[in-house]
Amino acid sequence: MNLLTESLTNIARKQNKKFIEHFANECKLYYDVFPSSFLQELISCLDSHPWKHDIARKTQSYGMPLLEASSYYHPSSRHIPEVFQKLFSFLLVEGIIPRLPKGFTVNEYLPGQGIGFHKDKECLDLNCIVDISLLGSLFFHFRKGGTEWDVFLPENSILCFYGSLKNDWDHGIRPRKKDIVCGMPLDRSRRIACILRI
Ligand SMILES: O=C(O)CCC(=O)C(=O)O
Ligand SMILES: [Fe+2]
Repeated sequence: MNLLTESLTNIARKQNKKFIEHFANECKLYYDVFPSSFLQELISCLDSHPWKHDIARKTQSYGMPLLEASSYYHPSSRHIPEVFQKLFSFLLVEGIIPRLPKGFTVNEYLPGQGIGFHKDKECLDLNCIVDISLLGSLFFHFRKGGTEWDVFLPENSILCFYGSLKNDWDHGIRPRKKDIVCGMPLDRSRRIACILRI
């Protein structure tokens, strides 16, 4: 396999096959979801809004907080931009989400940045976490006890996880500058992910 000639989506399909089979009832992974013009529209919209810098990675959040007293979710704006309303309608029509989210958060990771292992505590009563990778490809990990699964999320993909994968497994992203994908080094680049909790 050659990372230069094989598409990251094909590589991800091979890399993630066992994970998807193992957690068939607790996750869904969609590849090559949006046309590139729409991805650019989404990213330009986010880059035209202010990013929060209070933690290592930059963040934005929109819409309603999940919990009014949430320490995690202070919306940058209560207003959800038009292009994201369009995104959610698309996800709804495609059957990727069952209902419109009330809000969402956005993470930006530069090479070398990640997020520690955690569970999204404020969403334990909610059905599903929807992780939309707009830009940048990297490994996302699930860990429980001594067991770990490494999922390769290429740009323009969506990982939905629910059930015990959401409630009992920790998830996180290692702060690396490159990942080894199918035995080959792949440099990280800027990643932007939108996280819906619904
Ligand atoms: O950025 C991601 O892909 C995941 C982020 C995450 O787990 C979170 O914000 O709770
Ligand atoms: Fe999370």
